[in-house]
Amino acid sequence: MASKLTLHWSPKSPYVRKVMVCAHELKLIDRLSLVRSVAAMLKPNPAIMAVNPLSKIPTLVLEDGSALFDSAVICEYLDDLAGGTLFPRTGEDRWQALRWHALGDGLLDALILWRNERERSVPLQPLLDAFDLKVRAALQVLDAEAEALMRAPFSIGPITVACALGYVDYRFDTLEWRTLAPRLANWNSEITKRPSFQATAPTDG
Ligand SMILES: N[C@@H](CCC(=O)N[C@@H](CS)C(=O)NCC(=O)O)C(=O)O
Repeated sequence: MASKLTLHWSPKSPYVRKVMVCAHELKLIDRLSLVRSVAAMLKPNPAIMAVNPLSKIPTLVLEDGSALFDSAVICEYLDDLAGGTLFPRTGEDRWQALRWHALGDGLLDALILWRNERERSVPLQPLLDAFDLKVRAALQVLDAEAEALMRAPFSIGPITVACALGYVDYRFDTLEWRTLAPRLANWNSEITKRPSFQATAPTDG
């Protein structure tokens, strides 16, 4: 029997969701042993830090006790393990996938910092304004690329963009992003019909 891989996991984390979507798509989900782990910026978690000094999730512990992070590395590891095609190897498809991967991750980074700032007792308004501007700009760029997303091979790029949009729905519903990016919304409603997305929608559980 193939060895288990231990994933420091939370149903709320969009970066963890990327890993889970990849694991479902690559038929590796049964190899993962999920450990519910709380990773909060203001409260480093010793159990995660034992294997990842950055105290972040996702963190994947391999059979030999070594750990892989962050989500980009874990997703590529799983793809390699399964001999998958989620990371196109060459040409235009590769660079487009990696660019969307970076844009989706960058959008998530901005959203998470924005949420942290808005929850402070006295948020810094210029910082809130800057996040608002960048997030809307990223959504507009992706909306203009919706047709290219529709045509592109299924890969880590579209996966990450859809996980970022799922996080907007989860934490920023007041943004009403579908009005701002209607073509992206159409694309998103198609890609999220996949069982891998249906099985990993964010929850507070
Ligand atoms: N670049 C990292 C980001 C991971 C990340 O920031 N995860 C959040 C949870 S959604 C976290 O662990 N935060 C705790 C912290 O920043 O201390 C990745 O792609 O895995």
